Amino acid sequence: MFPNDTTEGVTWFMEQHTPNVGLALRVKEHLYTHQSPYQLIEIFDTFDYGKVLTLDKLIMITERDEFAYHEMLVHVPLLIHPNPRKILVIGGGDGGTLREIVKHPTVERIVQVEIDEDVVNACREYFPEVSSAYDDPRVELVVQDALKYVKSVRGQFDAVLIDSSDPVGPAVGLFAESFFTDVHAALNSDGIVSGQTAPIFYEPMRIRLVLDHLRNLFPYTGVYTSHIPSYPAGMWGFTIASKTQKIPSPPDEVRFLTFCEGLKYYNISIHNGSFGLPQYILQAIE
Ligand code: SPD
Repeated sequence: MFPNDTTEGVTWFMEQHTPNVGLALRVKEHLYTHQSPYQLIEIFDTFDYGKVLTLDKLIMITERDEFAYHEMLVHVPLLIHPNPRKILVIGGGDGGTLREIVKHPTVERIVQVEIDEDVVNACREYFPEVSSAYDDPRVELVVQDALKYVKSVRGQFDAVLIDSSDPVGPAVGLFAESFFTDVHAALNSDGIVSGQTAPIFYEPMRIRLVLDHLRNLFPYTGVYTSHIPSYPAGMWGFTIASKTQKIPSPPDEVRFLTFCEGLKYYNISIHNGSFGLPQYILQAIE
């Protein structure tokens, strides 16, 4: 019944987490395969996690648990910022981050910079509920390398949300200190940045590395987590930094109440509790 099973007609997608550990999802149907100029894009329909998007064989989203990733990437920083109006999204081609941002009543303009238009097109076709916000009039999609884009903007954004893929292939530069220097410059004087960073169990030192980049640039920084069962070890680490707001800060509860119906992961207790970290991570980042 597992990936080494030879039963005819039984297919598994397996993501390797370490040389000796992986996650296997039993596949109903392999829906889509395309080698873009940047990466191998695949979409599977699976028995327990619904449709799954993978890039270069790594899981980006599953229909079953993508909410736990996107709600936490977006609502934690935007409810700490006092008045987020202009937002820059780095990556995020599936559109899940946009879907959460457009719920915020203060937001006037969202620029999304995605290097791979083929990911956007595939997700608009196969994940219509995740990618629904591409039609929102506040959204502008820029198909470009985000490393170049962030060099070209100065003091324009209230929040930058980094929804990259893993640090292999086109996303490698999005974990470098020079990129965060440009992100800092792209933010206005009370700007905030949050980004998906690493599985805290397997890669505490990657969390440390990105946090150190942020500590060199921002007065307030932190790490928070979300439980995402299809990601390695099920617990994902996000890094966050602000020019003016203490991290952690409690969320704006009035704004939260304007869109909280329909959320599946984020709430006030989760916001505050997500900054509580296990000892092994505290020791890695101190
Ligand atoms: N290995 C999981 C890391 C994926 C982070 N990005 C996911 C993109 C979802 N919008």
